[in-house]
Amino acid sequence: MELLISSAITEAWFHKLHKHLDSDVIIVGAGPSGLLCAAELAARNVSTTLFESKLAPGGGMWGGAMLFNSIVIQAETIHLLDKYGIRYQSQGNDLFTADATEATSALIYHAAHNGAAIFTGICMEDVLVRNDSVCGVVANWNPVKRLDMHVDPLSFSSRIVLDATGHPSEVVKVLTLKNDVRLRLPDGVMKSERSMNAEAGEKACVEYTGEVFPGLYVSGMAACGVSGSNRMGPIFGGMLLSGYKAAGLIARALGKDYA
Ligand code: 48F
Repeated sequence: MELLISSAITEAWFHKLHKHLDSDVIIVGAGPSGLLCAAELAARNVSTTLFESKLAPGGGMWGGAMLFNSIVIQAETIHLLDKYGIRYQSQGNDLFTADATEATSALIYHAAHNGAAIFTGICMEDVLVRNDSVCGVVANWNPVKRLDMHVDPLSFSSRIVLDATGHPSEVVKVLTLKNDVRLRLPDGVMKSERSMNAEAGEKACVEYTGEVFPGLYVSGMAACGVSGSNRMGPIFGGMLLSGYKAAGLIARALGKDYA
């Protein structure tokens, strides 16, 4: 019996890995913006691979604020909560709250159920660049990185890569550190995130969601960070709208219908 279990697990996992060595889209980071984007793209039959360095997808959405696990969403995002079956309560002033656990688990479930391949414990450490375009990522086990083990990574190719790594903007960071590139951002360079301003940050994270270098898109807090915009704290409407916008832009770039 034990060997049958081992055989079933390794067969299923290596099948998933092999199928996703090459995808339409690689999303790095399974926070709210990356998960929403993955759910939307996978629903449109875009082959989508999601790498998350931690064991559990969800990023900063589980913890609400200071571990008070409720999140705040604005009225204009309610249609996405309805779409993904997340319940909410009005708190007045066009603000709503949702249970962080329900919201996070719903996004994870729909991303996986719609067909995105989610790989956890795997960390993006470099990008593939060919003909002045990002065309994949280089990844390794997060424990290998954390233990500083001298082990080479594997490479994964895609038409498009999305940096959804949140505050550190890791994909854009490694691209600009290792390559002499100019980004499609004011001044052509990556900026640093600015201090908390919920209103400005929410607007900026949607506005700057898009392609920053051929083949490389940013969403969520990474879009705020690289554009030098403000952080916004525990309000999540912008993250969901950003993931939704990223999915629309990416699907169109791939020539897929997007309602
Ligand atoms: O930070 P995160 O939740 O990204 P997001 O979608 O949402 C931001 C909010 O949670 C919050 C906020 C909103 O009010 O400010 O911070 O922009 O999730 C990012 C995910 O990326 C993973 C990380 O573990 C987290 O789950 N990640 C970061 N670097 C890597 C990575 C990497 N190099 N490889 C793989 N995953």
